[in-house]
Amino acid sequence: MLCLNPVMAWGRGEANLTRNPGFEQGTSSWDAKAWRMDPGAVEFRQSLKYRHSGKASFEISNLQDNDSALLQDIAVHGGSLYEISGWIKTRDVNGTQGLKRENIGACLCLRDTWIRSNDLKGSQDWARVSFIVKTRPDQTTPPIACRLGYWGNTVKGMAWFDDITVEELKETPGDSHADELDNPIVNAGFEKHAGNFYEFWVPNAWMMKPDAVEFSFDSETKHRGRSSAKITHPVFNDSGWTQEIGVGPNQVYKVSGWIKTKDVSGNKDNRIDVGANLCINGTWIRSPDLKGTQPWTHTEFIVRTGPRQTTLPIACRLGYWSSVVKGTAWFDDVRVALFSEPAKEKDAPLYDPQGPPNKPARGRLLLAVVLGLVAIATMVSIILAVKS
Ligand SMILES: [Ca+2]
Repeated sequence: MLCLNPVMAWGRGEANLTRNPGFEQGTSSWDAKAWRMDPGAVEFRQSLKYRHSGKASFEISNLQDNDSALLQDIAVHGGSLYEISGWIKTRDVNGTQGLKRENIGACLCLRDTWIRSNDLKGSQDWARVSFIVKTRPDQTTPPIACRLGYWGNTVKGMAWFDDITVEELKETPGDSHADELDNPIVNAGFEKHAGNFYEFWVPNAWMMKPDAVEFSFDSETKHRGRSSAKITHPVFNDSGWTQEIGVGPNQVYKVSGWIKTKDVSGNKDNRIDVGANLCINGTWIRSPDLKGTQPWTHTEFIVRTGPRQTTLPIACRLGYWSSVVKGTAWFDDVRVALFSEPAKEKDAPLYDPQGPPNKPARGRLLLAVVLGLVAIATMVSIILAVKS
């Protein structure tokens, strides 16, 4: 399958690692795959009518809602940066029932991941799309795909692909962003929007109403790439962007990211004092926090998973339970990685949703209930004393 001389693939700089990048030799070096492969569902063919350059491009027609792709394994080396780019033209790309949540038409991507370029929908003339990826340390062949539709996001219509380029980069250029293949967080740099929200990040708040919290994209203030996730609290509130990721049981993970704040301050009645932070949603496990006005600051924490655990809800959070705050926070470049410093691993707090409740949470809840009952009893006795 891999006919490329590995020495060529390791050369840095100008070399395009894609074989048959302009489809001049039809599907040579490419594999055609589709969710529904039957002839009435998809057609793959070389197109001599439309091309971005050369004599040909490649045409995919989804005759019914489908997720189809042309795939090629690229020889790379691990822990390195690659830019994948190409040209796409579309005609009538849409889902029968409208595009689904992820809202993806025709794009370039890495198979089996959500790492992809921007997409083209409807009918659009040739447009260049690209994305940058950092390979895992042990990775040798990421499979790239020219794709029409996606998982849970089948589409109809036609797309043409041409001049597919995979090039190794020495560094991430300018304000571009590299998706890291060993980071289980999707859209970790908040670069991809879906409608009014970020793809894969779910916003939630204690008071989820427009005059109490604003979730927005910020293309002016960002740590890297084109945008960051911004949360503004006009009033005291507790909110966050959350993403649930897949994890293994009995592992220690490091969760890290970058936070910037402006005028973050807590209510004087708060029982604890927490500003902007990264946390495991639904627990007291969190990073050190930022208050007041701070520049982009790296923050991190470690967490141990339980014996039956498969998911971890990571949140970029402004405020906390018992710590409602005002102000603005920006979050960017969130990362989760296996943590391997045996001397410190024993310090990792356990997050086990199937196990007993997190102790501090229960302790504080009990304390709150007891204090509440004492306060009510005191008020009742005062009222009775005044009346008598
Ligand atoms: Ca970013």
